[in-house]
Amino acid sequence: MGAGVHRPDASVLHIDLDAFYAAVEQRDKPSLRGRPVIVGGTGGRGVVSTASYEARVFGVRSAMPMAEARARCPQAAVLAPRFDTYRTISEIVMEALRELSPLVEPLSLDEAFVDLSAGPHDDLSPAGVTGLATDLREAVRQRTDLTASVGAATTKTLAKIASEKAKPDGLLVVAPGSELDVLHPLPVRALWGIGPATGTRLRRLGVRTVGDLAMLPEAEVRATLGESHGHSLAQLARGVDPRPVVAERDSKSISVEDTFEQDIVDASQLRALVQGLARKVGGRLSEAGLSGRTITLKARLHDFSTLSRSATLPGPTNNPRVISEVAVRLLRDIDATGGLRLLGVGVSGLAGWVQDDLFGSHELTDDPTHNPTHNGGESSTPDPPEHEPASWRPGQDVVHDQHGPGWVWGSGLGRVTVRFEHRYSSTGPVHTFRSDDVRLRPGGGAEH
Ligand code: TTP
Ligand code: MG
Repeated sequence: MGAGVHRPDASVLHIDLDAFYAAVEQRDKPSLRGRPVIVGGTGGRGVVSTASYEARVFGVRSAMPMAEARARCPQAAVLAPRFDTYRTISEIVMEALRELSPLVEPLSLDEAFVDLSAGPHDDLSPAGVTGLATDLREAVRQRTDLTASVGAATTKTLAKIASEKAKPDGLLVVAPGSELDVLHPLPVRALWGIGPATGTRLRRLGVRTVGDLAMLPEAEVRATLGESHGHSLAQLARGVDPRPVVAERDSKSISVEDTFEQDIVDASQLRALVQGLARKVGGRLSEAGLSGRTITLKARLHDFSTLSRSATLPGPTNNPRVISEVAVRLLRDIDATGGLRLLGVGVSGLAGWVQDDLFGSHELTDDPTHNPTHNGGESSTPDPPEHEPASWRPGQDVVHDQHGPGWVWGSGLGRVTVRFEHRYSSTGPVHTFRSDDVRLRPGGGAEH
């Protein structure tokens, strides 16, 4: 697509799974189907990742403190996320999208754009697109047992807005020519790039809807919001969004490195360098509107061998302080006694949204080089001991020698309670064990 040219067809498709993490938990835990489920940091200062629609009725929302969510919906099941399972499902969904078109732009685990005009499709009329999108939703349902909402339009902005309007489990194709009918009644914050601050400034100008914004002369919008931001928002409000769908952004990570003239041995100097690099990476992420979960420290030793160490946070961040803390911790794993000639800090696993400090502490997870340090009741464990005793997190998959596969329902006081059920079973029974029971092991998980 040439920039600035309105494509003729509603061939930009946006897909977003419904209540993703919570829907996966309900799928894999039959006793939770139809019930309020909250997924997120279960510790004292944890934050909600998402909630099932049954919990949203009580006002539970993403990014809300978990304590508030529990107060609003005390009957909800509160579970820690199972990122491996979510990632596996995400790959299945992205694969289904690639069968539709080679031009797929993932935005997060459960969300992507697809440019249908790059695929082998003759009929991109609204009816044709409706057929493709209906088949896609059906493929996702069959392969994952999850529901997805899909929007399609002539631009990215409209396609995303359409899938949001279609939620849950719906489809909305915005026919070419009817874009402004959909766009103009929406509140301005529906547009990308309108956060609370911009929203407040626009309200002072009497702008509430996208239509109000479209009526303002562009010069006035620029004067209020700055040249480039003002320009792009004025354009978006008029339905103009020339951004193309781009396959897998080539920068799936953002990193900064520094080579030194002389090898550096001094530990405090190395630490300060790492902190400086972390600040730069955080700044670049913020500028790009990105955040990431995996933080990598790269080091080149005096003998030119290059090492890297990485750690994965429970949720994405762009906070320089968090990046710096983790990178400094990773530095301790590197033997710098012979001196270092290069250091780098990178963040990968990029997502379009930020959730700082999901667990109310900077716990690390899922990293083979580190022991998982989730711990239900803990809140601040920046420096986990080398070998922690096994701790059971609510929602975690387990296998028991006699009872088979199940999930941790709760734990504490040396006990762990497990519900023995799984994706393909009916609701199963609950049994309680000593938390060090050797018959009980972590297991199951990703797509049985
Ligand atoms: P979303 O697609 O924004 O939310 P959702 O899929 O839970 O619900 P819906 O799309 O139906 O409104 O995000 C996808 C997943 O990303 C979500 O299930 C959990 C995670 N997430 C967070 O961890 N923190 C957040 O603040 C948000 C918004 C999402
Ligand atoms: Mg979603």
